[in-house]
Amino acid sequence: MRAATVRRETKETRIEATLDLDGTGVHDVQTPLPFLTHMVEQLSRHGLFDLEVRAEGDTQIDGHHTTEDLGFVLGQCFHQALGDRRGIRRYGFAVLPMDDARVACTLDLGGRPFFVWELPLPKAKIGDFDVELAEVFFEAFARGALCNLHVVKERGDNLHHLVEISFKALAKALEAATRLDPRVVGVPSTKGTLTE
Ligand SMILES: [Mn+2]
Repeated sequence: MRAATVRRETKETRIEATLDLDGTGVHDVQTPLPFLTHMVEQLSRHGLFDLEVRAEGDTQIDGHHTTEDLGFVLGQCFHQALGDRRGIRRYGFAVLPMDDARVACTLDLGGRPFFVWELPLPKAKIGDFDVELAEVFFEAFARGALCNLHVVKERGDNLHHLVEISFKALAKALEAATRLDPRVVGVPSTKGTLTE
């Protein structure tokens, strides 16, 4: 079964997440940041991953630690659930629109963390959520998942749309890259490994 549970506890946050790569998008996400919850639900719904999240953190300071640590833990869930990454398509991408906004997410589950964020966002808030935390989440996710992740804005102005479509594009890129392909024999690398 391609699933994983990751628990992480520090003086700043306490997070537990369970991921099933071969789910149907069933989720139960609880975080202290409603917009973050809304975004993580998108990952499940549009990636068709089953996901349970319990996150607590020092949001009396701000949402930074909770957002970063949840991104990292979810990335670790993917890393663990993929095991040695045998038989997966490895690459995934999605270019998705949401009204005015259009964002491209390209992804390599090749085991080498790298992060490119070409989605400039102003210092502003969506509800109580600091918009700049979107980048923090994606960076931490790439680190946890040991993946190469590029997020590039193509157009758009509405901040809610830009951030939300970024999460949906990540979901779709992950959905593509994590699929098992019967024609992929072994680990999809001429090097023979994706985890060393
Ligand atoms: Mn929304």
